[in-house]
Amino acid sequence: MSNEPNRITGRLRKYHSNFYYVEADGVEYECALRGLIKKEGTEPLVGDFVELDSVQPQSKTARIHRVLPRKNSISRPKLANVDQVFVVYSLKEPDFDPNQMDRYLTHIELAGLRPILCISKTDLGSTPEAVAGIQSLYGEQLGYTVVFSSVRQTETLATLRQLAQGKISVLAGPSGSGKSSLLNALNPRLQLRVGEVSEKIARGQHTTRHVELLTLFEDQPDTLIADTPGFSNLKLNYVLPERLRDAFREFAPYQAQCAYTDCLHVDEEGCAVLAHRSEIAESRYQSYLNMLAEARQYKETVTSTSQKAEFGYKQLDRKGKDALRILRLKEKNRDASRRVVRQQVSQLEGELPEDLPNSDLDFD
Ligand SMILES: Nc1nc2c(ncn2[C@@H]2O[C@H](COP(=O)(O)OP(=O)(O)O)[C@@H](O)[C@H]2O)c(=O)[nH]1
Ligand SMILES: [Mg+2]
Ligand SMILES: [Zn+2]
Repeated sequence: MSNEPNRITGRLRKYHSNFYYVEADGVEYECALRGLIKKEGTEPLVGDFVELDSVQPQSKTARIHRVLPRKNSISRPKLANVDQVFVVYSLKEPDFDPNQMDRYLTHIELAGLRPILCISKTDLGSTPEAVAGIQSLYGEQLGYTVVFSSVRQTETLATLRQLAQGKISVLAGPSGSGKSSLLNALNPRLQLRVGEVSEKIARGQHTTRHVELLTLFEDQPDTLIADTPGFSNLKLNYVLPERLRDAFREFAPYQAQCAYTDCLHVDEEGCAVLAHRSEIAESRYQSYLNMLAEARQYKETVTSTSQKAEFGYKQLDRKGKDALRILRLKEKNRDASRRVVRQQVSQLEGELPEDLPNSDLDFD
C-alpha cells in the first residue's frame, strides 16, 4: 500500500486498446496512464506492480501514477517480473526434438530466466525408454526440472500446479504442443482456444497481439501465467559466441581448465571440455555447434559493421553497439593481462540495462 492518500498498488494484468487493466485488492480497474510516465521512460509492462491514483471505485477506473521497480523484463511478449518459463514440448504430434528443445532452453538461459521442461501428451503412446531418456538427460545430467503431463490424465497436472504456485510463469514451445490445452486443464474457466488452425488465424497480420496474465487459480492472485503462440524465431543470431557458450551448463565444470579463457570448445588445443566429450550428451553438443554457427555469424556482422565508419555504427541497434564496444575493448587490450580485460568486459556487460539479456526472448 502507498503512503499517499487515495493511492493504491496493484498488478498490471493486461494491456488492450490503450487501456491498462490493473488488479488491486481483488478488483480490476480500467486505467489510463499519467501523461508523463512515457516521457519519463517507464512505460508499464504487463506483470508490473503499479501505483494508482484517481481511483473511482464505482466505475472501477483509475490512473497509473507510477511503475514500481521491476526485477526483470522480456520484450516478446512484453512482460515484467517473470519468474519462470515452462517449455511445453510434446512427446508426439509434434515429435519431441531435442535440438529444438535446446534452442528454447538456451534462449531462456540467456534471458536469465528459469526454464522448466514440460513434456506433454504422454498419453500418445509414450514408451518408458523415451520418458527415461529425457528425464536422464535434462533432469539428472543437466539438473532442470522436468514434468511429464497429459491433459487426458489429470493426475499428471498436480506437479505443474505446484510449480506454478505464487509465480509469474510464461508458456513457450512449438505450436500444437498443447500449451493452451494445459492451461484449460489447469483452469477450465480460462476457455482458451485450442488447435493449430484457430491459432494461425489469431496470428493474422491485422490482429493486435496482446499479452495477458491469466489467473491460474481463482483463489491465488499471485499465481499468474501467460500463454504464447510459440516462438517465431529460434535463431541465436543476437549473441556473441562466448555468451552462447556460457548458456550451456554442462561446460561449466570443465571450462575453467581450458587453456584459453575464450575457448569455444570446438577444436582448440588444451580444451578441457573436449577432453570430457564422452560426459557431454551428443545431442547437446550438436545443438551447441548449430547455434554457435549462428552466433559466429552475428559476431561477423558486428565486426564488419565496425569496420565501416561511424555511419554503420549509427545503424546498429543498442545490442549491436554494446556487443561492438565489448569487441573493441577486447581488441584494444589484446596485450594487457587477460584478467584485467575480462574484468573490464564483465563490467561493461554489467552496465547493460537490466532487460538487455532478456530482450531477445521472442515468444510470438
Ligand atoms: N492426446 C493429447 N492431445 C493433446 C494434449 N494436449 C493437447 N492436445 C491436442 O493437441 C492440439 C494442440 O493443442 P493446443 O493446446 O492448441 O497447443 P498449443 O498450440 O501449444 O496451444 C489440440 O488438438 C489438442 O487437443 C494431450 O495431453 N494429449
Ligand atoms: Mg495455444
Ligand atoms: Zn574449451
